[in-house]
Amino acid sequence: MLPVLAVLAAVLPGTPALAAPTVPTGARSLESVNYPGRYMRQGQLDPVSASSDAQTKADATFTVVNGLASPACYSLQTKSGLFLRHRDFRLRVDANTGDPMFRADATFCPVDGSVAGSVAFTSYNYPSRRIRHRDFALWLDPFQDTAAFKADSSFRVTAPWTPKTNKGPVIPGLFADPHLTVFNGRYYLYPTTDGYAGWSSPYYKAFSSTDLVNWTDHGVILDLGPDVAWADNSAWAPAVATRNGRYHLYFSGGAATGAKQLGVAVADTPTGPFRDALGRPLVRGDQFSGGQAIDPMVFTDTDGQSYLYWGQGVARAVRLNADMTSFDPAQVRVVTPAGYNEGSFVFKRNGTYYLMWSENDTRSEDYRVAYATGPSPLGPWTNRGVVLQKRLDAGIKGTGHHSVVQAPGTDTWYIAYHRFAVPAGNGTNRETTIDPLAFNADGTIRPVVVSL
Ligand code: FUB
Repeated sequence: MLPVLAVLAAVLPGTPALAAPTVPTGARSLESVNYPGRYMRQGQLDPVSASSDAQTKADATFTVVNGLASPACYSLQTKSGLFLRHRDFRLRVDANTGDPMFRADATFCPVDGSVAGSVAFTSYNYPSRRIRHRDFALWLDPFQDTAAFKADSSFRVTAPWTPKTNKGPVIPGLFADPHLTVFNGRYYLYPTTDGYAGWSSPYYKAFSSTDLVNWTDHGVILDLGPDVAWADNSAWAPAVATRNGRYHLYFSGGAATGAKQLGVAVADTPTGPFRDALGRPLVRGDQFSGGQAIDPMVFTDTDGQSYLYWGQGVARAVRLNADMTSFDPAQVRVVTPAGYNEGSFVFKRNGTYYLMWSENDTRSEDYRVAYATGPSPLGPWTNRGVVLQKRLDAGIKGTGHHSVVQAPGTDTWYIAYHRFAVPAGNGTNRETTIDPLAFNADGTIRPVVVSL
């Protein structure tokens, strides 16, 4: 049994004593408090025991993930990649369409359950209703202030009947475009929040880890609507770089009209809170002809000079000024390699610079990563081909928009990237995973061994 309230008070430090309870994300099962031995099983409350068959156990296992409609709440994803949602006030499981109604129907907000250590789930879009069992089916019923209702709507969050066996996704739920980096010896992961039709998510979260396996969720670090005057959607593909003890979050933002634009926000810690540094875009959507102003990335060379790279369709690069929030527009170079679509990433190893990028469309199972090498952060670049691509025998598709990190003090390297969520994902339902990145003796990159 997991102590629901206590566990995540530690994960989300500073949670006030009377705040809504938090639920540990990851693989879990949910047991009725008044019918012990019965668990949420898709849209039912069914008996599950050690002697149940594997399918029953799998059906009674959910991954608790970031709420599809709000990071303050949760969604429950089945082993088959579907989400628990209400429709006609019955609970059932369906594939995420990414539209606002589905995401709201599939988001539930925790409140204290009827007994210590239990939790009840209110509906995100019908907050006066809670998930409860009735005739051993799960319903979304209006709250009643009775002992019977409270018991019928309370669940203990237990260890999962079917434990997670895959390494990935490294953070539960739908996150894409991961920027994996190291600050002060700790790994930080900054992804796009996924699961939204049209990639319209408005906010960024940050995660951190010491071992690339166990991750702390630091919550929302920038929410475009309230935090950025010129953008309120399409919080895509962030990148974070540090200089002089400050942290700079480079981000994409969209508004109701106009092209996507790039911004930069600043904070005193890697996990924010970040505030818009300029109050206007760093790169306007109409500033340069050709391509979209998305997918920013910053590389800082060993001499301390930082470079900004960005672009979909056209890859651009420029030296950043020492303030990290400005550059000379006249110095912007087009560095588009053959095959380039988006997601530039630059790093340096043994004096060689590596420019990497994603090819094809992120909605294609053939989304993949290629690279070039060069003698400087601005090239010239020699194309070296594809190093990361789908692995259909394992059901892995759409592998791309990556980042590369060096384990501190070693020559061990990792590549973080997204793929269609396994199973049942697609180009707007993507998940983040990490694999080793290895080099040949001549410095070329070995094809990434893509693993589940
Ligand atoms: O996540 C939204 C967009 O999809 C990114 O900006 C692209 O790189 C692609 O991954």
